[in-house]
Amino acid sequence: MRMTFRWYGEDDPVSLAYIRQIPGMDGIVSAIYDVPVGEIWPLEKLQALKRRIEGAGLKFEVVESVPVHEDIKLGKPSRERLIANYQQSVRNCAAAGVKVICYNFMPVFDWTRTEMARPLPDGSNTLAFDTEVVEKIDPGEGIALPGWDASYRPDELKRVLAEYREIDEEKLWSNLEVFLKAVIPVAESCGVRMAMHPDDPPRPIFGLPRIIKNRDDYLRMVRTVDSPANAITLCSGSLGADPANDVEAMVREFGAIDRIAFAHLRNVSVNADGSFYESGHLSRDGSLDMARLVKAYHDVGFTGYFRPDHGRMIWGETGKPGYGLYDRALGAVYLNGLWEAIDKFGDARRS
Ligand SMILES: [Mn+2]
Repeated sequence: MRMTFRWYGEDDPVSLAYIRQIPGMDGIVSAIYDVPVGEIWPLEKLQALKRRIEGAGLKFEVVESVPVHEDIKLGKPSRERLIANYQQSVRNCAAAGVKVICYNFMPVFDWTRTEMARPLPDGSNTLAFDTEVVEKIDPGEGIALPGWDASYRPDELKRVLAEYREIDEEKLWSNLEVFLKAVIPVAESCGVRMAMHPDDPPRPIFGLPRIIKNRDDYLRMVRTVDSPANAITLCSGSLGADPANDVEAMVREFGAIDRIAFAHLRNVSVNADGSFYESGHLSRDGSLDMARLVKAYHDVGFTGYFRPDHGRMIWGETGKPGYGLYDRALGAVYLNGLWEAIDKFGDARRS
């Protein structure tokens, strides 16, 4: 496994110099943040980012994310130009040495939480999602969720939500199919693996369809275009937010056919109604058995990229919720510890 860490560029309060000091840290996961969604990522910008990261002693081989324009998900006529742009962004990423591109196909809303700083009993705080709160929201009235105010003006949100009234799950699947059939061959030919991140949380919200929620969805996705470039970002915390998902079984199934290009490893504490909070990393802190997950990656011979996904805010740190330095660094060290122990002693049977 190759350990990576997400970095939001020069505006990120966490510096590359600090990330470099995390034991076992190998690479940076980043993106071009100042190009509008749908436009081509210029090669010069990617090369400058690569130089900056390599200058700090780290590698830049994973992008998260190249966003997919809503018109592609909606299947509008403009998708032709937008998909051609996406293909060129993939080529440019490849030319800059990128090996994996994480992306998602969630309509309108990327990851959704109802609280950005829920206090935990130990004095830390974390991201949380309350199902009851979300179910009470009428998106037609505007959505007042933390982290969302800046993304859409209320009238824009109304317009895009109205466009999605015509899009059910099958329509969204067919629009994904068009995207995959156009983009995967380009990625394959330039040596890049496209890695689909699951929907977060993995269920429809605000009446919008969601199609990458579980094992069956991923199986359908990988079968749509049979190529090693049509791969998965297996995010344990996102998939684990549905108690019905057996994340370990998914690691084993998709790892065995080498379709996991990127692993997000984090724990989550989930209730029966699908409410959850992002817990401390240890297995005993949340609903996922992290040791079993890492063992599954080890068993399938995973050699790809992984990162400690999110962390709580601890030790008084402030910054981008989920993306502080301290707790993510603890996550990285914990994962490295599990990996080393399994690597050395994993064959030993214990009852
Ligand atoms: Mn993730």
